[in-house]
Amino acid sequence: MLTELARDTTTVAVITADITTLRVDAIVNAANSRLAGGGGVDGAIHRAAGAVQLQAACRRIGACPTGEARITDGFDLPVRFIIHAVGPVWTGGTTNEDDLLANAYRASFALAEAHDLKTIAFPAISTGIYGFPKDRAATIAARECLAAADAGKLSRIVLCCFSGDDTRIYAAALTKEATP
Ligand code: AR6
Repeated sequence: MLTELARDTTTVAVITADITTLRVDAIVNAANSRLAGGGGVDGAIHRAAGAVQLQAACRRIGACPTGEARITDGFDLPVRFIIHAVGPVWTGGTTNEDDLLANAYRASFALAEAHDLKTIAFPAISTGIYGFPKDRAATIAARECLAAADAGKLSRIVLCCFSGDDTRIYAAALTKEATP
């Protein structure tokens, strides 16, 4: 099972870690569309970045529709930026959840490119509180990361899982999607 894959100029890696500890150009937050902070990885990122200053930055931005992303400073985190991506709530697969999740990844990559970033780390967007089936979310994440890797603008893309089980699921999806 692949936990690291080298495409031309870009590496895609699946790791187990607390995303707030990573030293990359940007970490992605699994945010809600009000950018209001919350539980899960969103809560961890707000706490580690400095909740007051990050909340103020999010309030200045306002809302972010599902499938889109917005960028703020990293504040107290060891990253330049936080990209707040809004994944869909899983409602059984009948409300375009697959495309909305793919769009959340694509929007994040578009912001990374616009800010000339080289390294980015994603959590397993939508698979916690939002209830997206993990295998299915991992396949979408792997596909979008491989597409971004092939675009060649980034040097390293990290899928940062919070448990060994999730890491195995995302690594299996990366292996499968990378196999011709
Ligand atoms: N580092 C990496 N991954 C983490 C961390 C961490 N520190 N903490 C949790 N995870 P979730 P969602 C994993 O629920 O499903 C919030 O309230 C977690 O184990 O954080 O997109 C927002 O405000 C899971 O695998 O995000 C929204 O309202 C993954 O991150 C809502 O939750 C995503 O789980 C978003 O729900």
